[in-house]
Amino acid sequence: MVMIRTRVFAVGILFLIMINTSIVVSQYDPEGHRGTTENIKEVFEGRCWDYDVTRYLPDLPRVDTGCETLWKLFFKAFSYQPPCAVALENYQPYLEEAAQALPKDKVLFWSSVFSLAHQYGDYGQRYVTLEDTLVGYLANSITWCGQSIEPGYNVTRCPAWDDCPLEAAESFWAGASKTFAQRAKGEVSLMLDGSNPEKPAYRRNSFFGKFELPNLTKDVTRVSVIVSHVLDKPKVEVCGEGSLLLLEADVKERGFSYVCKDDPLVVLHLLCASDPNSRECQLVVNHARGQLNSTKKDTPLLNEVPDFF
Ligand code: NFD
Repeated sequence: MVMIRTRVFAVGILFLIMINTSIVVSQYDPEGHRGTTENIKEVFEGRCWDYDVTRYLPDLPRVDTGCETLWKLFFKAFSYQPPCAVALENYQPYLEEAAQALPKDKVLFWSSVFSLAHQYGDYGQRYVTLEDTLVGYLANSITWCGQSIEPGYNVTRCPAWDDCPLEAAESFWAGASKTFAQRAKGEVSLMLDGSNPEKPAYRRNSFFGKFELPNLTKDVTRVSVIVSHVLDKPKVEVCGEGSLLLLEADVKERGFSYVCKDDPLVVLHLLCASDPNSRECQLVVNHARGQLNSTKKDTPLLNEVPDFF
């Protein structure tokens, strides 16, 4: 009896492993084309509830709508449709329903520096990115695409953005970038990568170049650019050179003032926090150890009266 039970149990476990493996295999595509994120509805709605209760308080306003309504609008935009023919306009009802007013002087755009830009923005406290807003937060880092048959979305394989001009997720980010830019006010910031020899820091065909810069309104006064550089690597482009000159011209042509800084101190400190042993950060380390030669008099000790009094 015990043997039979053990066998049934073992077969059951094997069966479960097989089901599990088949689910994993069905989500995996050897070319790296992932299918729609597993449990996308639950992930989306869970993020939505969490955002409403715990995120970006008090930096961004709450949205007066339901998470189920947002999911339905988002899902309707691409489901039961071919993955390569989703117009930007399909997402418009979702983009309007999830829209938030953006704080003046705090919008941050970025190209090729996702991680650094979000550290710099300090998740909405210093600056607000598209991914900090509800619109972007719910969709960030998930994959989705539709199909005409049930369940209306493809769990095995979604096309790459380059495979077709109106890919479901690409159209979403295009529409989201456009509406994000339209809502920006005051001084806006843009963080770019000046260290990539293969990609200019500013590209007219990037999302920033195609959907954000052209959709800034007259409520925007200035575009403040930060060019960041990978520590200890050659600086391929700096402010006032190469594609930054093209950017300056494009910004000024639209009537905004323009300012550009290479690795301002806040950004340098963030880079050094991630890579303190880099040569460029040793200056800070030496300073902290009091090993820097300084022509200035030593800082007076606490409670010591400096001799200039
Ligand atoms: P980027 P950007 N295939 O770093 N945004 O200026 C796939 F699969 O070059 C946010 O173009 O800078 N993914 C997001 C791609 C997406 C491909 C788009 C591609 N061929 C736009 N090309 C977002 N949160 O995901 C690009 N990507 C993806 C707005 C890839 O994930 C933001 O407000 C890459 O990290 C920001 O100001 C991301 O798109 C500006 O547009 C951005 O490409 C960044 O677009």
